[in-house]
Amino acid sequence: MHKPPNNPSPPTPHPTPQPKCSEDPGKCLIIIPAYNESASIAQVVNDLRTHLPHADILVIDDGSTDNTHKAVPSHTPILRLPFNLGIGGAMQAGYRYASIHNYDIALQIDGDGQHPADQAHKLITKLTESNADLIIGSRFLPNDNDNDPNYTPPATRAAGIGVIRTLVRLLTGLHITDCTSGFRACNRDVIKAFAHWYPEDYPEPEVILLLHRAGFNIHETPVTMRPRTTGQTSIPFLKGVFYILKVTFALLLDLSRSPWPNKKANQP
Ligand SMILES: Nc1nc2c(ncn2[C@@H]2O[C@H](COP(=O)(O)OP(=O)(O)O)[C@@H](O)[C@H]2O)c(=O)[nH]1
Ligand SMILES: [Mg+2]
Repeated sequence: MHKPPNNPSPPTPHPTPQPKCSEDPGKCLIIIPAYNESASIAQVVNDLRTHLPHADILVIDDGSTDNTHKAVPSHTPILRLPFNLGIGGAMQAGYRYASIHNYDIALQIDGDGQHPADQAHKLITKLTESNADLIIGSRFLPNDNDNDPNYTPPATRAAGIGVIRTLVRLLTGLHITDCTSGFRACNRDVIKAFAHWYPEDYPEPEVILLLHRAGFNIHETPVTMRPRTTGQTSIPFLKGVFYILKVTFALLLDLSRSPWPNKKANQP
């Protein structure tokens, strides 16, 4: 754990102003995975401090080679992984931190600036006001406000997302519109599950299937997203074809795997 001097551990909530989301959402940790995001990470952290001042922030620097950690604003805890673990390992590290420090809610948001901080409260509000264990921010659901600009992925990427959406629907019966969205919020039970085990490579679609099979409730809420303006996506075109094949195979294998105890088994 790299910490700037004078940094308290675990992170303490920022005092004011009050959150924009529902009254007392509980202790909330924002986990930001960042791999070579030196150009965007400062803005992401600062925006989150403005829009979710009650939440704690943890940046997972996933073995970046561009000094991402130096661009993180001061007094922000950073977990600097010794080498690049990939998004799955980076996220599991964040969820372990959340579990150890007893957070009620974890919010996952990209470090590349694609997920606007002013949308984050929607996920937390939906989580606290519904019976969902995991809320996914969807760029494909109609917005509450039609004037909100939304992000339309390039055609090839949209096609890939469509294939995965169909597959998830066939395997779970769930109509999740944005299975690859990494803009998510979850409760304490899911934090515990993710701290124990988390898929490695392209985890977002697998998590939906596995949580559903373990009896957890998954909902979506509409959010706006931006195109990436700095750094590089982990899924360029050719890798995208491989991604779909790999996710398909992983989802089929997941039908025979139960990494987490059924949710009902934990309930009195
Ligand atoms: N490319 C990449 N991103 C990682 C890795 N570990 C963590 N991340 C972060 O995970 C988030 C999602 O990755 P991204 O490439 O933006 O995925 P995309 O939005 O689906 O194109 C970003 O904040 C990355 O910085 C990794 O090993 N590779
Ligand atoms: Mg991204």
